[in-house]
Amino acid sequence: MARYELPKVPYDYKALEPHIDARTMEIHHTKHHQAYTDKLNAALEGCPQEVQDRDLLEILADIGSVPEAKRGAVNFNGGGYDNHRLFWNSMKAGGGGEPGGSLADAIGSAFGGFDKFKEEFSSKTAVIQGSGWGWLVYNPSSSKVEYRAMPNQTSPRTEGLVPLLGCDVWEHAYYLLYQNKRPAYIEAWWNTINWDEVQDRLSKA
Ligand code: MN3
Repeated sequence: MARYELPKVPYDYKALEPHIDARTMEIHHTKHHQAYTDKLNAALEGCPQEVQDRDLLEILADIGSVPEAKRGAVNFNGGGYDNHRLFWNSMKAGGGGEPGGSLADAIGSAFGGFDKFKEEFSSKTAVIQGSGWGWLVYNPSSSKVEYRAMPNQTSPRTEGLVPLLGCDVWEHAYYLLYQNKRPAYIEAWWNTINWDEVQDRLSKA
């Protein structure tokens, strides 16, 4: 029983060019995101019914409730499923610039301004060892936004955090166009951000 289907990308694969190329988008979505989706379904099939009946976001926020034999697979593939869904929707053609409203205020108070936030996010994400994601998250316990580097596909939700904006720094996200130049990819990625979507996530957090 396949519960989850590959989420759609809400624009053409070429929409983010020249920052992210169409071929990378196509492979990333149809191969990598599809694989996380398929493997999430397979992992959930091996879980008790009460786990299968929960929404994925609830499962990630309570990953300890997944039986140990399946926990790693659900963490990895469930995180991969959700992270990429967030990723596609936080980019758009003609994106970039700076946020406004309560998101700008939250970033300002947490990081000392948008430029400082961008610099910290970029520099910390550039040096994530191996594969992972850099995240702007909302922390409900402090009511503030924070930066988090997360390994592999582990979702910030597993730490009780609300993911607002994530940058995928697995090599599959940038290698065709940028090869080993991860910082150049991150710099270009800022030009794709859909800040209205990120603001919407904060407003709902
Ligand atoms: Mn990826």
